[in-house]
Amino acid sequence: MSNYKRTLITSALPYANGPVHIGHLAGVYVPADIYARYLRMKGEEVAFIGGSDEHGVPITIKAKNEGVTPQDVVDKYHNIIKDSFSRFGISFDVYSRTSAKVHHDTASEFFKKLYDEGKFIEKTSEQYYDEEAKQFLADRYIVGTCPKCGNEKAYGDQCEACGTSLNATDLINPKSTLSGNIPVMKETKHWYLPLDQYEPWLREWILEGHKEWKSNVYGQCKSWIDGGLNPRAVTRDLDWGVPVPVDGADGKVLYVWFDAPIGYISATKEWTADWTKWWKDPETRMLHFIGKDNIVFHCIIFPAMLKAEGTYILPENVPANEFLNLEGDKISTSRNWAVWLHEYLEEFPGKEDVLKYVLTANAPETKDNDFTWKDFQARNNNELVAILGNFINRALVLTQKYYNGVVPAAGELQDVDKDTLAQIVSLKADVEKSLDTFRFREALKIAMDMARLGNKYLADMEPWKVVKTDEERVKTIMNTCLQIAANLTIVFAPFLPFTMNKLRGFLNMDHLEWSELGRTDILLAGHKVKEPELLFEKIEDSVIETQIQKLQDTKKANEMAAVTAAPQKENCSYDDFSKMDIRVGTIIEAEKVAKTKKLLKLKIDTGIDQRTVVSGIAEYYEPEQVIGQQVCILVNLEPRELKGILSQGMILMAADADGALKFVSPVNAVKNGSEVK
Ligand code: B3M
Ligand code: ZN
Repeated sequence: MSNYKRTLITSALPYANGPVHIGHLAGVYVPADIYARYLRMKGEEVAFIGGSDEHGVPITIKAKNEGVTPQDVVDKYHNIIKDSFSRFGISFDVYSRTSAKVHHDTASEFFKKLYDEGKFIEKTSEQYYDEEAKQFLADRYIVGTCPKCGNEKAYGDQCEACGTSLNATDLINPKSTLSGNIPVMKETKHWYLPLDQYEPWLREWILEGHKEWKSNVYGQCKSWIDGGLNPRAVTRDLDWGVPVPVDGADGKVLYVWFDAPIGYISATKEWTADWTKWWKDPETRMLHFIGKDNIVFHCIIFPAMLKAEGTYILPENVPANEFLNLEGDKISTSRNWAVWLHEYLEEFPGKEDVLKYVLTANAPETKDNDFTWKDFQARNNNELVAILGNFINRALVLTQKYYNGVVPAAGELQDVDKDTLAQIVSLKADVEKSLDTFRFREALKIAMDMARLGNKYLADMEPWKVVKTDEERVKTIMNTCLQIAANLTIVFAPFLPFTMNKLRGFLNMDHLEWSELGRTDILLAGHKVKEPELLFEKIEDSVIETQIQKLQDTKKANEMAAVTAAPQKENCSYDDFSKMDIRVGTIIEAEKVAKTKKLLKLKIDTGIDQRTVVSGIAEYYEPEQVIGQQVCILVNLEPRELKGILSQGMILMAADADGALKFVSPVNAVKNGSEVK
């Protein structure tokens, strides 16, 4: 569609069960924000919609684990997310949330209309039910043994040990996580959207009508459609969400993926009373910015819902991104493998645009990409500081020096000036083409090429030399530089909004319209510019090392946590246990056993006697360290000879995950000879 009046930009609603990280930013919010700012600068009518997705099972589980209500969980994270987006400068027109009343009402009415018009099918099926907790169990509430790998803690939807996706009924020995009981099968009724009926239409609308969609998006849609679409349940047995608004649906809510996209509509309603023009006027162009895991919901299911409802427009494009990895590993909330936005904002104050720049320069637009701290540093130091910042600074400092900050009038242009200015015009055309097709990475590179052009022009023209011989010529050179600087504030404004705001201040420019880009008379002769400050500062190695260390600590902590305990041994009788005579004793002498690495010869006061024990702890303790240490010792173990020394008993040690040994000893000192039982 080339003729449209306004653009509705939606960005995926992040789940309010954790803060947002760089993966979310790179995939969704940074590109959506760039595009919204670009359109606004062009004077177009834009609505940029965001909000928190506050329903779904993971939120109820988190609440349960933390002993709080789901509302507490979403309140906490909604506020963190909203606040960090705003500090980061994501320019939402509205940032709403799905626990809001307007959303419950909107989602409820939407469902009711489809229900009344017979657009759903009703089906009864058997699902796991916890008789003690008196509720049906979402897949995540069931654990059992994975039929593939034997992991005993597999969830009803997935085994995290081997990655297999499962149905709850696949699990061996299923247990409810609510009560620990074995769940029973019980009948339950749900409503389904018969996606199969929409298949011919979807095929036509997407596969024929939207061949221009990004190949990753088009490809996923094609494989879903070709694979055959089935009816999808749009309700769940759960007590957190939008209640199903029909009789006999107690204890049921709308499925989170049914209500969440309706959240875009509710947010628009919260923002403006005139919301229908955004959602029901065919001259509105709707775009969904999302990550690749959300493609099916935005390209197939939500459009089918809108089509079924009948009065809404459909998305014109869905520029979904692939994933961003972090230092070579998949970003993971549960493993804390992420750079969290709220932490970045604390640790790098004033550097919001640096992160935006790096995430855009590295955006996972066509394939998964990697964020590394070294690359972050290099792009800051070698591009933002060395190219853009350097050019602006030199141009403005020289203007102060030669002309007291007053823009000089250009004289007659030489070919080199004309060429340079002509290149600005052609870069404008290129950058627009990239922005219009959602290729933000490429667009940013072109913007940076404009700064490179300025840098090169300045270096080649050497005004600091010419000034000694030809004052008129220097005026032309400096005028050209200032026009380039003014163009840079425009072309970079969608990408680096805080910095360009600052630069506009230095240039004393009060207007900022995209249409001025490419003009070579933005700053008129006689206009006064201000003293510049540095736009960017170098990031030192130590700062980057701190961040890398932080990630390494996370990795270590994860490795420790991942080592699972050894399986339990076979039962033994109480009699067997009581045969063991374990006492508390104190080590009174210790020495290395010659020609061994592992053994210490200890003399232990057991309260019964003083005896010799040979113990394999020499790799973990020096002899002088252990003297005076209280230990538990099995005193009636049959004596045995080790390296020619008779060892009378064995001291008890705890073996760490990595095999390191630690003493087992009473927390408070007790008398030697005390029994351990
Ligand atoms: N909350 C999933 C996600 O954050 C989901 C998006 C909803 S968009 C309507 O990936
Ligand atoms: Zn498994």
